Amino acid sequence: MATSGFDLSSLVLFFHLLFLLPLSGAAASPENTTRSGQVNSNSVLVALIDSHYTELAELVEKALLLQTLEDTVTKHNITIFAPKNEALELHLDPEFKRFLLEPRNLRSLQTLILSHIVPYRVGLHHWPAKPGDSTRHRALSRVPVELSTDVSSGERLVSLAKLTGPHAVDRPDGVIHGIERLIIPRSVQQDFNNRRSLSSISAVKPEGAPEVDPRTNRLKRPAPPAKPGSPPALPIYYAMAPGPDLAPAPAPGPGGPHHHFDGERQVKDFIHTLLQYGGYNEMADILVNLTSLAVEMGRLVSEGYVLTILAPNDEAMAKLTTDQLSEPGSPEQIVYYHIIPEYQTEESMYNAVRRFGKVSYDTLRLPHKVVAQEADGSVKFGHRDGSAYLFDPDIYTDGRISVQGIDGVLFPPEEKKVTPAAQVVKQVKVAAGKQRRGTYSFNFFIKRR
Ligand SMILES: *[C@@H]1O[C@H](CO)[C@@H](O)[C@H](O)[C@H]1NC(C)=O
Ligand SMILES: *[C@@H]1O[C@H](CO)[C@@H](O)[C@H](O)[C@H]1NC(C)=O
Ligand SMILES: CC(=O)N[C@H]1CO[C@H](CO)[C@@H](O)[C@@H]1O
Repeated sequence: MATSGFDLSSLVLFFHLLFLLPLSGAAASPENTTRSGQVNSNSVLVALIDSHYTELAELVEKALLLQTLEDTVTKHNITIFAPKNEALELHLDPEFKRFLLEPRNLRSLQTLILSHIVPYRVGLHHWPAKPGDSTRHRALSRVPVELSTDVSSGERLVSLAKLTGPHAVDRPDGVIHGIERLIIPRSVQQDFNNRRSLSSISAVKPEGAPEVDPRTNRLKRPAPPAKPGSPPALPIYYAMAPGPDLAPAPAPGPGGPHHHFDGERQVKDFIHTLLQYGGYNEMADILVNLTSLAVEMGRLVSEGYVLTILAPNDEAMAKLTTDQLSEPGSPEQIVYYHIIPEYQTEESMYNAVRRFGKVSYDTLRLPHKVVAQEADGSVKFGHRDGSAYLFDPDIYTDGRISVQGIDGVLFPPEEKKVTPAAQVVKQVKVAAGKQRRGTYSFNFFIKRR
């Protein structure tokens, strides 16, 4: 049963790959001669994706700008002023970052990104020799980028950000210069401030803005009425039940008219599908019987959140030690690391890793992210020695909940080094992973580069 399931899914995947690429080419309008995927592997864009400026690369993807940039490099050289990862990971106001990632603020995100890209090659000779002087270059966002030299330190500046990695990447169609921090155009700063003051105005309206009870981490009052289908007011982390290590199981969340979806029914539906599918009974059992996570997920979906569940199959779950499952709260923690607060399908994840090499997704287990990359024509999650392949794609997808079957249990990388129990699992998985890889006969088929 297990083997025939495997053959079938790899066959499906094979046909998917075989037909997906040419079909999507044919589906595009004939005038579209510059197609995605035709970008030269020698391109500065490919280099950006493979560089250590991964946070910027991810933002470019989230801003839906890859196609635009691919078109741009067919016409001109470009210069990318790339903020180093720490600038985006650690030194950015989380509220501002959240603002940028909200779909309705896509324009602001695009303006921000395009303010880091100049449509020609900027070399070190473009910086004025004399400290205090500056030259301006129009970025793709039309916002000027100012090159100057700091009077006191003599360091080269890019609109007040220090140039830290001159010519970090040099390619025939462009160059990447590393900079110390993000360049935030005034218009984007204004959009952010406006949005903030709008929400503070709505806070004094009689119906009240959502307020978080610090004790339970839940909304004190139901969120104000919103259009059905609109995303919830708060990040999913506020809506989650407090962890089992914080408090006993919470009282049921506020029900009633603000619920947009019958999340409970959808969760029941996906668990039923998982059981019917076969090979995922352990995961279903954890969700339903061992923990109250199914109820919790139903509540989140009712409140308008979307979830992608990376469900380890029974073989993978069997490798967990009893210790790992019997620690209070540990099944919850394990499962939370397998839930992504986004709606992703096999196709959306595969496309992302194919273009970006590596993509990291937030999980409900804060602050840990799960990294995905392309491997063997599939999506591989996790790190070198604790990884899992997307094994059964799209077991359940209803627009709010997506369930993807994987062949390993994932752990945040730090944790593996600490818990000896997890190390056992790691070793078992390495062995299983090797065996598994050998069975893929079409590795050659879509090798990157
Ligand atoms: C980019 O610059 C290189 C070298 O300066 C030049 O040979 C090439 O034609 C330029 N590419 C485009 C698309 O303008
Ligand atoms: C939960 O436990 C009951 C009783 O042992 C069992 O019949 C049921 O199948 C379990 N549910 C799932 C989803 O595994
Ligand atoms: C680069 C290019 O020509 N893009 C076009 C591709 O097709 C869509 C829809 O037909 C157009 O909107 C794009 O401008």
